This record gives sequence, structure tokens and C-alpha cells, in this order.
Amino acid sequence: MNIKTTAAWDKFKESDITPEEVYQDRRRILQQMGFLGAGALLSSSANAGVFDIFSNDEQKAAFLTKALPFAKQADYDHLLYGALTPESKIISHNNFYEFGTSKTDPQENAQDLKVQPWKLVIDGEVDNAMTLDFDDLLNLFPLEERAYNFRCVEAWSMVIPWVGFSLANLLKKVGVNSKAKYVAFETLYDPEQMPGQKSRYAGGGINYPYVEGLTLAEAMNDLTFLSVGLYGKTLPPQNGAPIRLVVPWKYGFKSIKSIVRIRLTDKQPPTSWNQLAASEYGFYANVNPEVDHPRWSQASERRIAEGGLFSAKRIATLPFNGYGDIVSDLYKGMNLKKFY
Ligand SMILES: Nc1nc2c(c(=O)[nH]1)N[C@H]1C(S)=C(S)[C@@H](COP(=O)(O)O)O[C@H]1N2
Ligand SMILES: [Mo]
Repeated sequence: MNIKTTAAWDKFKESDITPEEVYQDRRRILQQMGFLGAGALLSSSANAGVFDIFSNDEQKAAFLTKALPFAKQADYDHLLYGALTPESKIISHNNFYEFGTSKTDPQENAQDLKVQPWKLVIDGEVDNAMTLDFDDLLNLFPLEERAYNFRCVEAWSMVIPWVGFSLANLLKKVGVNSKAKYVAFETLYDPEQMPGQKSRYAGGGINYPYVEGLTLAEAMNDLTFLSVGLYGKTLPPQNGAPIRLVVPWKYGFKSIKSIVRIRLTDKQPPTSWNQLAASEYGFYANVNPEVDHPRWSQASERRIAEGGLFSAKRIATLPFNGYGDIVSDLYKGMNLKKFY
């Protein structure tokens, strides 16, 4: 293993790193001790083996990730519909246009992203605006593990074991005031570090910084998660270090990465993909097999790293990505074809 040590990360030792096998074993032990639900042991690294022979996602001199302490709290494992996707796929098949528009670009180009120091500002319609630093992100709230179905609007999917905390915990801490109706999110803007931000062409046409938004009710739902890690370790840059949103019932583009600002507002905030192509990407972006993208069907999805050598397995897409029992009430009476 070729671990790059940077000054920022020198307090973490190589022994802190938990390989996927150790992680899986830890999950097995936790399950035997009764800490994980029955659905928790869905993973099999064996799934990855044959398929991986033909992929070139060898690990490069990597950003240093650190093992995180976490406890199983809210348990959504029973809503997973497939095995955990191997870590090697989760960190090598990414969308993070700030680092390039092909799936392998982020792993290739993001390894030097500086996450310490980091500042996350929470402001707008709140009682106590706050600025969190890197240590706050990992320490302010008890961390929990949440394995979630993850569905990109491009019709591929994974199952990812995130570590983090509910956004609601943070919103309660800052105290949302009565004018707040939406939550706006913003990614780091730093063209020196993020080559995709240097030109509209390099960055896929997006007008940076990347921005996203949720209604306040969506943001307060317990499923809505701020992730600081995956597979038991801090996030690698390509997955949105040091902190990113995960909204598992929505298409992946809502799950904004490397967040520097969370602002409570009274108006619906602009969102990057909607600004780029409003007829293709809506504000809501709830996973919906019955509402096709103008250029492709959303009825099924390719499950990354499952299904054999030359084709990923195709599986049916579920309404709200399998989380309808928890979130469909948020959209009662709403025309989901119109508000896509
Ligand atoms: N800042 C930023 N956040 C982003 C993106 C991006 O390009 N820039 N891509 C989105 C899209 S389209 C998807 S599918 C997910 C991918 O997350 P992953 O690479 O961790 O799987 O991140 C989302 N968040
Ligand atoms: Mo996506």
C-alpha cells in the first residue's frame, strides 16, 4: 500500500486504515453481538473478484483516510435491495465534475484535495449561525453507519455504507427560524484545486460552485444524511471529503459533495443540474421508475459490480429508491410527473 502522508494528515497512522475485509469482519462480529439488523450482512467481496479482473481501478497513491468510530443507530438495512457494493468500486466510479467528467477522473485527480483546514458555514434563517471546522465535522455529533441504496439519474446504482449523522441534528443545533422553507448547499469553489472549475468545458458545463437544495421538510427527514465517511473510514476526496450530503430517495446529483455552506432560505434555491438542463433535471429529483428522463428510461438500473463479466446486472428501480414508506408523505397530493 502506497500511503501519501501530507502535513494535514500526519496525525493519522497507517495502522488506522481499515481494509474492506477487516471492515466486513467487524460488521459480522457486530451482527453476532446483536448490534446490526438481519439485513446488515449483505456484502460479499467475492462478488467483486471476477468482474474486477477487467477493470483498471488499481489503487493509486491515495489520500489518507482514517478509521472512524460509529455506532449503529437508526436501522434502514431492511430497505436495501442488494449486496454492499465493493469499496474499490465506490471509490473509483464517481461523478464529481469539479475533477473531470469521466467516471475515473475524480479518483485520478482529487487525491490532493486539502480538507484540513475546512470551514463549513451554516447561516441564513437560523437563530445561531455557525462555522464548523474539520474536527467539528467528525466530533460534534455521534457518528452512525447508514447503508443506503444509491441511484444515479444515469441509471446506475450501488449500495453504500456511509458514516455520518442526520442533517436534522445539525439543523436543530443552529435553530431554524420560522422564515426558513428551504435549505441551500454549496460545494467548495477553488479552481486551483478543482481543475473542472477552470472552464465551463472542463467542468461539463456547470456554472460553479455546484449548488443544491432541499425543502425544509426533506432536510429534516431522518433519512437525510451528512456523510463524513464510508466503509468505516473518512471519505476519500472523490466521494466528497470531508463532508457530503446523501439523500437516498433522490437521484445522486442531489447528494452534493465537499460542502462549505448550508444556508436556510425562504425561497427555493437554484440547483446546478437544473440550471444546466431544466427539462431533464428537476428540483425534486425523486427516484421514480414511472417518470423517464427525456433521453432514457428510469424503469431499471445497472447495479455496479454485480452480474458478471461483461454486463452489470439490471434490476428494477423502486419508487423513491425503496424509501417510499418513509418519505412518500412528503409529496402527498403532488403531481410527481410535473414536479420531477
Ligand atoms: N460538487 C459535486 N457534487 C456532486 C456531483 C458533482 O459533480 N459535484 N455529482 C453528483 C452526482 S451526479 C452523483 S451520481 C453523486 C455521485 O457520488 P459518488 O461519486 O460518491 O458515487 O454525487 C453528486 N454530487
Ligand atoms: Mo448522478
